[in-house]
Amino acid sequence: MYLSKQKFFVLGLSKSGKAAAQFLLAQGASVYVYDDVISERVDKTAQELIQNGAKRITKEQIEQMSDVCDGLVLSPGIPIDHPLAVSFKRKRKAVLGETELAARYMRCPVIAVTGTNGKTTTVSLLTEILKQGGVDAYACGNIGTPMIEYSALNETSVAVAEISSFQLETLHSLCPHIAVVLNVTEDHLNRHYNMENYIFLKAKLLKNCAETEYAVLNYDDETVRGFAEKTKANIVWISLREQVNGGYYENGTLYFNGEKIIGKDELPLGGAHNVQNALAAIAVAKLMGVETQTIATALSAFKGVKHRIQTIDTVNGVTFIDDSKGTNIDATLKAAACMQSETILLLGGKHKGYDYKKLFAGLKKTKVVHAVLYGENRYQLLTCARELSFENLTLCDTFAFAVRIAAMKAMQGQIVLLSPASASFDEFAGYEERGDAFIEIVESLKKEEGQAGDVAEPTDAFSNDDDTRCDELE
Ligand code: UMA
Repeated sequence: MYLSKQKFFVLGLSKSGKAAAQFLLAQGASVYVYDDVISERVDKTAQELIQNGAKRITKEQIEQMSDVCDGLVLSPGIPIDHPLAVSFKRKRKAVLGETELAARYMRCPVIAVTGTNGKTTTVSLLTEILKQGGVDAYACGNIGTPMIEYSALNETSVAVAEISSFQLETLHSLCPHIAVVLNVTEDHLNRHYNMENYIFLKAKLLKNCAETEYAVLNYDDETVRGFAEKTKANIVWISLREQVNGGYYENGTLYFNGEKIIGKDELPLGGAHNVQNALAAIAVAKLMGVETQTIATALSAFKGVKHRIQTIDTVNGVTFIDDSKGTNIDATLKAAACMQSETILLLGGKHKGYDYKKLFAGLKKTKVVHAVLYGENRYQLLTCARELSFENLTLCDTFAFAVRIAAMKAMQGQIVLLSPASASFDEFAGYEERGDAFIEIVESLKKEEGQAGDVAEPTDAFSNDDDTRCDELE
C-alpha cells in the first residue's frame, strides 16, 4: 500500500489511534481524525496531531468521510460493526487497525502471542528472557505500546506482540515468525456475539504462517489443539499433562523436548496458569536459540506484572490483592484458586455478556467466603449468585465504596481480592486505572490504620513463601 497520496480517517484518539495517525502523517498521507467522545484528553491528542498536519473532523462532517477518504483506521476498542466502519465497507473501502498497519510496515520479525488469559505475563516473561539472551526484543501491542511505534526497528530486532481479539478483527496481514496461542475460553462475547466468532478471531493469528514459521500451541486446550489443523506452521506444543513434542511439565519440573529447564519451585509466579505461561515462553526462547541456563535465570528473576494477582499490602491483618486484569470468568476463577486464606472477592463493573452461573459454581470450590458486588452489572451478578445459592453477598454501587465495604467485612488473616470478572469501562478508562484506584484506597486504609509502611513492590507477591501463592499442580 502506497501511503503518501492516500487519505485516512482515524477514528478513536487514544493510544492506538494516535500512534496510527502519527505513522500515517510521517508517511505523507492525509489524515482526518475524530473521536466519539469530547474530553480534555481527546482535545490534547487532537491538537498534537493537528500540529503534525492532521485535520480534525466535526460530528457533522463524519458522514462525508467514507466518500473523502481511502481508508478508515479503527482503534481496537471500536467494534467493526460501528456505523462508520459499515459505511466504509459498503463503499468497498479499507477498514484497518493500527496493528494491521504495523503488520504491513514492520521490518523486524514478530513473535505474536494471543489467548484469553496469560498473554501479558507471557509477553513480559518472553521479552525478558530474549533480552537476557542477547536479543534486541521489544514488548508491544495490547500490552500497552502500539506495535506501529516499532515500525522503524531493523531486521535484527524482534517485536514481541500481545494480540487481542479486538485487534484481530481488523488484522489480516500479520505473518508472525512464531505465533503463540495460550488458551481460548469465554470472553468479550458482548463484542464478538458468540464463541464461534471469538474462536475464529483467535485462529486468525496463524492464518498467514508458512512452513518456515512456528506455532506454539497449548495441547491441553481442546480448541487450541484444533488450531494445528488450520496452519502450515511447524507445531510446537506446550502441556501441563502430557509429554508433548515441545514444552511440558512433569513431577515438579518444566522440560523442553526432554531437557530440564527449571523446577516449578524456582518460578516466582505461583499457579498452574503461570507454569503454562512459562512453558510458552520457554518454547519460544528455545526456538529463538536462547541457552537453557539463560532461560532459567530470567524465569527465576521475573518480578510479575502489575495488576495480575499482585499483593499490595496488609492492613489490620488483611491482605489486599490486586487482580484488576481479571476481567473474565476464567481469569477470576484462576485468581480465586490461588488464594490460600479465606477471601472477600470484589466483583463487578461493565457487563461483557457472560452467564455468571459458571463463575459462582466455580467460586464455591475456592476459599472465597464472601463477594462484594458493585458496578453496572451488579444485579446480573446478584441474580446468578442467588440461583447458585451463593449467599454471602454485599451489594453496592461504586467501586470505591465496594473496596471499603470489603475492607470492613474482612477479618484478620483474610484476603481482599479484586478480580472483577468484568470490564472497567463503567467507571474507569481501563483495568490499569481501576487497579491504581484500588492501590490508592489500600494506601489510604494503611494511613488510617496509623501504621508506617510502604506499599509492597509487586515482586513480593509471588515469593514462594507468600501465603497467597497458588495451589500445587495436580
Ligand atoms: N472511541 C470512539 N468510539 C467508540 C469507542 C471508543 O471514538 O465507539 C474512542 C474513545 O473515546 C477513546 C478511543 O476510542 O478515545 C479508545 O480507543 P481504545 O479503546 O482502542 O483504547 P487505546 O488507548 O487506543 O488502547 C488500545 C487497546 N484498548 C482496547 O483494546 C480496549 C489497549 O488494550 C492497548 O494496550 C492499546 O490500544 C495499544 O495497543 C487495553 C485493553 O483493555 C489494555 N485491551 C483489551 C483486554 O486486554 O481485555 C482487549
